[in-house]
Formats: sequence, structure tokens, C-alpha cells
Amino acid sequence: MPTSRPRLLLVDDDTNVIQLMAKTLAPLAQLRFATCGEDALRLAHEEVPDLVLLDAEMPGMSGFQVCETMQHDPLLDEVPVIFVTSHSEEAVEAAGLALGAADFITKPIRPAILAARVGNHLRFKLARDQLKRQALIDGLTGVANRRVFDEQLLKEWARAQRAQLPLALLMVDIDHFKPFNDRYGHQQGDVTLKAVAQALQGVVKRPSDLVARYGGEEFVVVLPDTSLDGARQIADSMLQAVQQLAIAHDASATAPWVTVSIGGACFDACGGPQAGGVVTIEMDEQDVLQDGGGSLLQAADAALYEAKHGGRARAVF
Ligand code: GH3
Ligand code: MG
Ligand code: MG
Ligand code: MG
Ligand code: MG
Repeated sequence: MPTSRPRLLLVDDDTNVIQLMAKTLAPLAQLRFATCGEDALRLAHEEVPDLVLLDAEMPGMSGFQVCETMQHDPLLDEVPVIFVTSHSEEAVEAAGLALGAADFITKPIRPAILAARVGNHLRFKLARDQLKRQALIDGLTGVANRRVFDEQLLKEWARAQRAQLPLALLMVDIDHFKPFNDRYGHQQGDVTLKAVAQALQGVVKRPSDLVARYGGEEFVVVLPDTSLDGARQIADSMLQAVQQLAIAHDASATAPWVTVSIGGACFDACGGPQAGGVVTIEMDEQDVLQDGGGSLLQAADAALYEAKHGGRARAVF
């Protein structure tokens, strides 16, 4: 849940109306005000509101124009809008709703109705935001889920091709995790999975880096604009971060604590996907687009297999 209060943007060219609305709505939300459509859009861009109360009739940009502009703006197209207007004609109201408005409130304002409607719409909005967040996060570990990874890999793969930038991928697998569960129990296994996920997440620093749970006790890390050397450094930091958790594992054949193995690969604009600097797949433009990052994932998976067979608790590229 968001820690701050919901944000409400009040837009009306009549400051008396704004004052009345503000007095009524201050207990429900954090308020900002605009007296014209242009200012409303500027404020909404500065800090995206959870709900906009929009006067339909204003000099300059009308409320309808503001609403339409918001619908075509990827930053604002999901912000609900309630029109506040003295028009009560059916056609005007229908036009506003057709523009995507969430609701209509007619002037003169009745404070109790205003508060109740705004309260309801804010609750819908916050519940929807929460659902959206939950749909992206792995419930057990708190890192991104597989769906986010699949989308991100496709997107970053295409971007790396377009911009001719390197793209690195790591697969991280907890060593001897089955014996860990057998020795310490599944509940402790879950606690460990979460701790490892958070340790991996703590290593990456750029907003574009992604740590996701791939499935079971496997994680993937997408590192846009990261060279093979950069990816090696991140992988080494991850090995260390997991070791520093110092989670006892006396059933491990590798070490008396929990370790991970990492397989890494890097797409380098000049050389195609590379594992260990040896495997270089030459692809033409059409193949590259079709590939969607699959070859990179395959190379990282092959490197992970090498890491496991080379003794675990290590990174192989
Ligand atoms: P290796 O070093 O070769 O990776 O050995 P491993 O035992 O980790 O590999 P294996 O694939 O045989 O077993 C993976 C184990 O991970 C089996 C499964 O019980 C455990 N596991 C997968 N998902 C979860 C989970 O959500 N919670 C818990 N507690 N365990 C899980
Ligand atoms: Mg007006
Ligand atoms: Mg595994
Ligand atoms: Mg396995
Ligand atoms: Mg494992």
C-alpha cells in the first residue's frame, strides 16, 4: 500500500468553487489546484494524481480538451477524471463519459455527495493500483515475477538491437536447495528463498536492472547496457552478497552455508550472444528480431550448467 495519502487535483477557473471543494475534500486526500487546463496538465505531469476533478467550462482549454489530452498521454491515461459542471444536459454528460470520464458531478456542489463520490473513486483507484502491483510481483520473494521478466527481456532485446548496446543476462540458481528443504524444512526454505532474492536485488543499482524469480529456486537478472565485464562484476557481487547472508546449510556438498551458482551471457552488438567469450552466434536482422532474447537465455542457461558441473558456488560466462 502507498504510504502517502492519495493525490487529488482540483481544476476550476472559479476559485470559490475550488475553496468549497478543498474544504470538503481536504480530509480525504492531498490536494493540488489549477485554475486553467494548461496548468492542470503541467501539475499532473509534475506529480501524477490519483484523481482529477475537472471543471468542464474554462477559458482557454476546456475540461473536455484536458480530458482528451490526458487520454492520449501514456503518463496520464489511467488517471480517473470526474467532471464537475453546471451542465446537466444528457448530451453533455454522455460526451464527457464517452471521453473516458469516470463520473459526473453537477453544480451547485453538494458537499456530502462530493465527498462520498470522491471517496469511492479514490478507493477504486488505490485498489486497482494495488492489484496492478501484485500482478507484477512474486508473492513469496517480493522480486518481479516471471511475466515481468518475459516482457522485459523482449523489450530490452529489441532496444539493444535498435541502439546497438550490450545486454547482459544472469541466471542464478540456489545450490543443493532440495537437501536444504529436507534438512531444515520448507518453511525455512521459503525464508531462505526470500533472503536470497533480496540479496540479489540489493546488488543491482540501475533502475533499468531487473531481478526476477524465474521459477522454483531460480532467478534471472536482466542488465541493459551492461558489458560482459560489467556483468561479471555484478555476478561476483551477487555470489558475495549471498555468502554474506551466512545461512547455515550443513547438508550442502559445496559449503556449510547457502551458495548460488550463476550462469551469465552478454549480447554484444558486434558479436551476437556470447557465453564465455567463445560461443558467438551470427544472426541476420530477421533472425535477431525473431529471437527475442531466447538465444541469450539459452547461453546463460548453458553457462549455469557449466557452473553447476564445475563445482557450484561460482559464476560462469
Ligand atoms: P542444484 O545445486 O543442482 O541446483 O541442486 P538443487 O537441489 O537446488 O536442485 P533441484 O532442481 O534438484 O531442486 C530444487 C529444489 O528447490 C526442489 C524444490 O523443493 C525447491 N524449491 C523450489 N521452489 C521452492 C519454493 O518455493 N519453496 C521452497 N521451500 N523450496 C522450493
Ligand atoms: Mg468554469
Ligand atoms: Mg534449479
Ligand atoms: Mg537443478
Ligand atoms: Mg538449485
